[in-house]
Amino acid sequence: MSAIENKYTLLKPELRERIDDEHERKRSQFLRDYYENTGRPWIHFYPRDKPMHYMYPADFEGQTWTIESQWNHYEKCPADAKVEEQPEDPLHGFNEGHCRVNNEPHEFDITLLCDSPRIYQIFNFISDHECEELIKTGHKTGFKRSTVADSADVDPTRTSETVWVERHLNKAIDNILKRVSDTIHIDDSLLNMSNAAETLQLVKYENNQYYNYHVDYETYRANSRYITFLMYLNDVEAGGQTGFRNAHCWDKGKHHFAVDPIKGSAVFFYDLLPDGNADDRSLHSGMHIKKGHKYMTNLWIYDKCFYQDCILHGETPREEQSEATDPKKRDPNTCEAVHTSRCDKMQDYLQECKEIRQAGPDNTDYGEL
Ligand SMILES: O=C(O)CCC(=O)C(=O)O
Repeated sequence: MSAIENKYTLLKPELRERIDDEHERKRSQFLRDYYENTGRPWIHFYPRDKPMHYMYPADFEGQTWTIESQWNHYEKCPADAKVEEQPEDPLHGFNEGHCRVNNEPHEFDITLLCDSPRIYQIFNFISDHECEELIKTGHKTGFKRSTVADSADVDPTRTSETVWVERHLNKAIDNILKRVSDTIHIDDSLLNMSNAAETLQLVKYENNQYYNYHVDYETYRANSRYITFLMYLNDVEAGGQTGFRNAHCWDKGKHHFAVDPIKGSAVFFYDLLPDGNADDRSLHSGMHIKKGHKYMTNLWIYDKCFYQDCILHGETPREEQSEATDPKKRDPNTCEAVHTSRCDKMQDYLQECKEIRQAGPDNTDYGEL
């Protein structure tokens, strides 16, 4: 048991009760005020701050932003170029068979598709070669039947196959994540496991496969997924859209909104609202593949940081789970140790984020820490 837990249990019962009552009183008051002021129920954990990371505004239909990223597209190096003749990648060192298209930054538009939930789309975000490299790395690492959330069990609500791919396995993947960082204005160092992001997840759907409606945020603690960043790696012959059945885009009432999985495109949406509440309209699904197959990736970024509550769930962190999917075989001691070190890291992380936030662009609307 940790020192903090020890201290808590040693509190006199009446004092502990008073603290709990006071917390409950504040929480109830907050829930009432929130509903009165916004017309929405507060569904997230209480208390929780506004997201500390950048969030794009959602002012009008079709609103666009142009981004320039120095992490431009990788293409396959020309077949006739000997490795030693291939230009060294000025950004990444030795190119490993990936050649940059040119030395210009990659310019692309982000377009707002819906304001509730906030959904944004980017065409030509990744090159054909990068799509192929992702798929190739996924197969090399090994797809397995998908599981849901932190559970290690297969679930009929998700029939696809998935694999976690570490960004350092392939420079093309690392290059893509750096581009993602430029896109969503989150420092690249945070897009690593144990900082703000989970490892990139690749998903493969065959004909008739799907992922039923679900949300990506968690409300049992303040720390939560805040953005879901999807990239589509092939064109699907029919079906396979990402569906949002609770969307209310521009107050047009509730309707089903669906985004086509277009090869090379990216779609991202916020799981949280700018005030820190969870956005229940972000409910989404990977719709049935009616013809063909679909490869895509998920990148989930947390506010404020990513760590798993091993103690709460009695589970081992995901990177250590591969050989120990049976909950009985998991070692809670390893888990607690890793969990604690992640919590320690969180302090540094928060300091780092604060510095990034202070150095951010002047017109950036960051939430309060
Ligand atoms: O396949 C899709 O389009 C959505 C995937 C998804 O929702 C997920 O993996 O969380």
